[in-house]
Amino acid sequence: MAIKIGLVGLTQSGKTTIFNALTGKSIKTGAYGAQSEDHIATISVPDERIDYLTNVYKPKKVTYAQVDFTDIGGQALSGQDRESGKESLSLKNLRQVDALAQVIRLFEDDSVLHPEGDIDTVRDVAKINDDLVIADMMTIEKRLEKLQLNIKKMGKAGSSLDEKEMEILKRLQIVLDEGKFISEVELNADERKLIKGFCFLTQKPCIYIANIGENEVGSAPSDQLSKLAKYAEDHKIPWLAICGKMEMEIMELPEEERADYLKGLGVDTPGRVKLIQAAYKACHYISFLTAGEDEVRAWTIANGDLAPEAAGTIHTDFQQGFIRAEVCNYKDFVECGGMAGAKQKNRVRLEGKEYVVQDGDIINFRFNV
Ligand SMILES: Nc1nc2c(ncn2[C@@H]2O[C@H](COP(=O)(O)OP(=O)(O)OP(=O)(O)O)[C@@H](O)[C@H]2O)c(=O)[nH]1
Ligand SMILES: [Mg+2]
Repeated sequence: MAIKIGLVGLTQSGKTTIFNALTGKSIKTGAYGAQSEDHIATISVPDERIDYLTNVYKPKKVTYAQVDFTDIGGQALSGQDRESGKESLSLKNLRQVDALAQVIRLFEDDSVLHPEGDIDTVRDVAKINDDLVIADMMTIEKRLEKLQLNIKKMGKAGSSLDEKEMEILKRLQIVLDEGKFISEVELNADERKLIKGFCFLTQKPCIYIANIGENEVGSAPSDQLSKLAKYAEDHKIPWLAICGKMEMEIMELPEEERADYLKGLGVDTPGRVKLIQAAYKACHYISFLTAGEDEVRAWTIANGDLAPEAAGTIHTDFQQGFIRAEVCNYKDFVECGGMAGAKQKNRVRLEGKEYVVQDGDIINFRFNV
């Protein structure tokens, strides 16, 4: 399972620049509001635990966790096609992502037009939030029209499921009308299931990416950045600051030079690593690892998943025939100098069906087919 992250933001906020910085692509940037196609690319999640295990096992194959990034044009969300009522391909792509990363412009550059005229981070977040709300409202309106027709057609025998759905959608509509997000509505498991297929944008976890100027890298946060940080913290939204343009240029350097270059600028963690960490946090995902001479690999699962569910991400047979999980956390593995040492020190545990998998667990599943 690859985590999918969608970049959203006002036009010219630097989404495509950041997309390039994240994926190493060199897609053209800067054509004001003219981006008509979406960009989607998958990258391997840098993971030092995988590097370490690769060194130990010298496996035939190494597989990092995968992240998918989607970059749509700023105009696609602010919706010229709201009138037509037809959902654009960009919105459809955006509905498929697990988390939305909002790119907020902080860099000052007179040659790059700001659609709102000046830098104002919290205003820009509010604008994007409104657009997300409107996109979901349109989905609901369309669906309600259809449901009403259905129920009318079927008369008294109208399906109770349709009525149930209508009742939920109306509740959500009221919330959206107040400018609030669907994620703020408390829903039970049945209700969640009923609305899952709509992939509402305002139900997805958010991350803020402050796109700061080159001159702000390594210096104290500007007033606008502090304002955004406070807003994010008040709303419990993970945020990070990166300079998209600089990180895009660094991605153009040979890989072995990048880390030194960043260090020279006072940046210890590249933006893509920070973003991926924030996305795992926002989506409540963790990774567990498998390691052997054939393959060293990272797997993404939901925080709270039990051992059989984790096994199921490898193969359904592993889940169905699950017997036990042999677990050694990565930290113990390193501390004991490897699996043999960990076994000696009793740091390898046999866990059953109820075990909640932890981030960094190295697991060997035992199963019956
Ligand atoms: N100085 C500076 N310029 C930047 C930075 N990030 C982006 N830009 C510039 O801003 C302009 C717009 O960048 P894009 O990445 O195309 O913006 P976008 O959000 O994808 O725009 P749309 O696709 O039209 O919505 C380009 O000229 C970039 O070079 C930055 O961190 N610093
Ligand atoms: Mg773009």
